[in-house]
Amino acid sequence: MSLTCQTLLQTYPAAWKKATIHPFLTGCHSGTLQPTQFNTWLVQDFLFVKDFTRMVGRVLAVAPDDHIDVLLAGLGALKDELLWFEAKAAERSLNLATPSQPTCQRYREFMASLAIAPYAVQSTALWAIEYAYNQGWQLPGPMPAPYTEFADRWGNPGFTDYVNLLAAQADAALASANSSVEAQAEAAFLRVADLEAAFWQMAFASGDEEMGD
Ligand code: HMH
Repeated sequence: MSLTCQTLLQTYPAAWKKATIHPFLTGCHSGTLQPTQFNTWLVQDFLFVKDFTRMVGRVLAVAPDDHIDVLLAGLGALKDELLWFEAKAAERSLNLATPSQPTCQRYREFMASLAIAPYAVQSTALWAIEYAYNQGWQLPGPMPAPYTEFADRWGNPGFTDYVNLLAAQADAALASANSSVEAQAEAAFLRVADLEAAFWQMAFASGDEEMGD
């Protein structure tokens, strides 16, 4: 029986929980998150999404014909998303020309490293990255202002459909993968889970220096 996205979630529930449930997100839900923490996330996630867009472009480049349509739709949504990040940053007077923090940089380097991975590995990582936000932003329950639109961006039904299509495409690629490629896909899934948890923690911890002493 071949590896599937569902099997990965069932095999590593603890790692996936850490990726999708974090005090950052529950703090958005309860209104206790500090603006510094949210603004750090916003700026760093813009840097992330710019490189993520490049990653999706590389996945498209090696995708089979019948997977192109879904990936093109994803790239279309990312075009809108990058403009939206710029608008949100401008509303908050944030400087998007900020350097990557080390955790964001590690995630960006991981995405770049996938360029030489087999398509089954790249498509599994792509699904995991999108599913992490699809779940993460929805699990706490309805988000109050100003976080509602952020939760909706990754929690809306259209995005959920897109994530399900990405899972189906990754499963299709994994169906013909040998055990070495399966092992690489599994490692990529776990790496995404770790990096997601670290990314939330990076933003959550960012208020600490101002609150210290
Ligand atoms: C860190 N993971 C991170 N940022 C995002 N915008 C996404 C995933 C989108 O799925």
